[in-house]
Amino acid sequence: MAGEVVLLNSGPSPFALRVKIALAEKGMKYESKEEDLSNKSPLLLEMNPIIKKIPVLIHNGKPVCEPLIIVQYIDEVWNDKSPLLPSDPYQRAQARFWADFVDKKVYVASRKVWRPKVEEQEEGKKEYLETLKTMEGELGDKPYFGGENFGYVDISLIPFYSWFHAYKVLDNINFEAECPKIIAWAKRCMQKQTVAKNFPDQKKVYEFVAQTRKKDISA
Ligand code: GS8
Repeated sequence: MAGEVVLLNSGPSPFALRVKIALAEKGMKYESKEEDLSNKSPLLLEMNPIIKKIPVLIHNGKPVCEPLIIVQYIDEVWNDKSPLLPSDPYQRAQARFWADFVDKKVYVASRKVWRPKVEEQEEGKKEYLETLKTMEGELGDKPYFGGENFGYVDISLIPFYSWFHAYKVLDNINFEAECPKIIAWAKRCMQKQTVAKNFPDQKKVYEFVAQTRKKDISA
């Protein structure tokens, strides 16, 4: 029984995108509820009272929070189709390490590019590209991070690709030249329906990034 599945989502959130892709990989239907993060709904505050962030997956009325934990939950509950994590314990541990690296290093550096404080702008760009190059080293010549099949680490990283266009235009970052293997991998991921159909429009992400920066400057 699939039960009722609701996703609390907001705009072009890379974290909510992870959950959307994971649900699509499992062929799950769900209801998506858009949150205004400047005016969080009573439902969000009830379902995620500790962290108060999206995404939240509500399965049969019960919340699961934190994007990577949600993706693991989805993989465990709907385990009859498209495994996202490897079955071997050592390989699972490796996949979790790299997804954690995406959160702790890639995302943290990308935030410095997204909402830069003047003094850390250049440093932020450098750091972001370094983290992507580290991911490139881990990818090596494999088609996906886990090998032949799209999986957990791909899901953790691919949402950040939706912001590359904005950073290219606004910050002159030449991702193609700096990390060609990541670009080739991202294009491979984009050939998958489960990824492409959930990807936000690059122009909308660009507008979102430009607007957030404007607000930060005037704040
Ligand atoms: C990731 C989610 C996140 O940052 C978590 O706690 O779930 N590790 C995190 N969500 C953002 C939107 S996506 O940029 C969010 O909900 N922000 C609201 C806020 O900070 O108040």
